[in-house]
Amino acid sequence: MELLTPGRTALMGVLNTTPDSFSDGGRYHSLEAAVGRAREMVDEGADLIDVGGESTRPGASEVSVDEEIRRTAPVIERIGALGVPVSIDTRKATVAKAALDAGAVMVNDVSGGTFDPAMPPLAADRRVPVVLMHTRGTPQTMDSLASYGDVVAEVRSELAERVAAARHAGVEENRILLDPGLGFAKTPEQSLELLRRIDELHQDGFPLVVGPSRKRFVGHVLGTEVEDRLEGTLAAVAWCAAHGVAVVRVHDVRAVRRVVDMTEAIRG
Ligand code: HH2
Repeated sequence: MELLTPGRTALMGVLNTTPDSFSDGGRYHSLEAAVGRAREMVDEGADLIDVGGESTRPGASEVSVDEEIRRTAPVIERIGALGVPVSIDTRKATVAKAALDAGAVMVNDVSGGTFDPAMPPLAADRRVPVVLMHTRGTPQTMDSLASYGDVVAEVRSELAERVAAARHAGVEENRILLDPGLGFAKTPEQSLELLRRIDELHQDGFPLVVGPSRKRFVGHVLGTEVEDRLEGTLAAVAWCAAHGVAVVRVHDVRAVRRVVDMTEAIRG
């Protein structure tokens, strides 16, 4: 996949153009603020920018397609000039299509293609890489669906179903990335276990994306609120980089860049 360098961890900077995301909601809601933050993240060392217009935190309510496009497409069009690859973080094919038309080159679907059946055929048709993330239910129901026998085995087999559906829709195998979905239908302990056993998720050969940034499992371990989870996020990032994760999705790009570069220098 051209977006990735084998053996290196790419840094995906989060750009939420939402009023209500769990850690940065409202900060980049205006076009100018969003473009400014994208520029800043590129200067800080982001390899990719992930633009999202709908919060998927537990309990978040759904945004209309028109509103999600209004929040994302103009930003993507403007940040095209920065020369950094952009992904669209959406569960909806119509939103993804508008984003791809505006210049995005990758789709990041937190529903793994289950929310909108038109998503896998769109990714196939446009021949773009697609992140299939593991979750269960919707942001409204996912917290109640976090019951597993062996969380790693079940996430693996449910992701294998997502891969089969995407392949069936025509998505080429080398355009698929997988994400265990930390915090999505996972308790903090389950998110920690997925990280601890991340090597087992590599066995299927797909590049892994992991999004630990400022999440609840960090607060659970350190007893800190969302604005005070930087160090915990960095520890998770170092772990991911040391274990061959292909992409980390993060808010704090400057600090994460240094941690990834240092971890890779040690790893050699
Ligand atoms: N996490 C969030 C959103 N999108 N995409 C992938 N691939 N992996 C993740 O772990 C992931 C994701 C949630 O974080 P954030 O965007 O900061 O919050 P919100 O959903 O409230 O906008």
